[in-house]
Amino acid sequence: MNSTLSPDIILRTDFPELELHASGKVRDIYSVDNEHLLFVATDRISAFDYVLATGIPQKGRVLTQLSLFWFDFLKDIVPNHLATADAHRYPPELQKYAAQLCGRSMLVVRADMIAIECVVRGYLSGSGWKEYKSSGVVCGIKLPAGLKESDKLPEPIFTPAIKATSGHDENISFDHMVTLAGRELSEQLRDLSVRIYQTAADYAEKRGIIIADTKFEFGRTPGGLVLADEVLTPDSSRFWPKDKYRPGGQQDSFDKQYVRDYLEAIKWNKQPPAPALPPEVAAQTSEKYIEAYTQLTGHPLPA
Ligand code: Q0Z
Repeated sequence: MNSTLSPDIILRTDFPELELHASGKVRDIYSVDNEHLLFVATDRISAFDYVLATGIPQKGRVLTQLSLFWFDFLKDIVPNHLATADAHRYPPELQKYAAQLCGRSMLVVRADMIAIECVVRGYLSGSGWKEYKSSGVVCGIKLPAGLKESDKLPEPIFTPAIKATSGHDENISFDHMVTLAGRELSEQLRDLSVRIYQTAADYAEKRGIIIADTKFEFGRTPGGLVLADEVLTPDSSRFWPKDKYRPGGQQDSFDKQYVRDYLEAIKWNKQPPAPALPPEVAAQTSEKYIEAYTQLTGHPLPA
């Protein structure tokens, strides 16, 4: 191995004259023109709510390529915001950044985003499990008694959420969504979200990955309603390795388990600043992201 040739890990992109449109823990969106945005997945990783000091090699490429796979897989069910992910077809003013952008970015159509997170859960985990444990209800949906943590639900449920001022998402009932977005749109988003989840989760399960739950974001464009943001990645979903699935407790994360185990082992107090990861933990985690891509798509990550 040539250790002087370390992979390019991009934590922060550098596009001096582009205006930042929105910035998340691990992704950044830039303004391109009146119709388009540039969606960039960095190699940043978050755990226990904080972005760590260390990037994960290839993570931005894997998440971008996985979203592209799903956009194509789902194209007969739902239109999406992708304009092109071929950096050579980006507008001329972006060409000088091709090296930073290749493989980890998408030119997307500017949409009027619908400010509701469309979450679908096929399994009982996270905030869904917490709500169920204390009330038997998740986002206003009464579930059967006696379910265990991580159990498969009788059928997938739509559990919308809104961004709270805390930065955390707040689960809301479908009725509350109707007061915010109207009945027709709410029913359309609910039915579409469940169909998308069902289609993707059925496929993933045959390939050995349980998609326990996932979050979609939709927007309105001149061409109609589109699926936006990233889709069905390990950052927007819970991926569980099917061969290790044991309901009755928390499941190992497909991608972040080495990171969580390390952070627990060093007894980080989960307050900033978030620590760095040892190179071997970052490398093992990188391999898990690549494995998720390969296992789901059936082919290696494009070079
Ligand atoms: C998505 C978000 C992220 C921070 C804005 N096609 C679109 N048109 C207009 N706006 C958006 C999109 Cl995808 C849009 N977000 C969520 C994504 C970083 C926030 F990468 N914000």
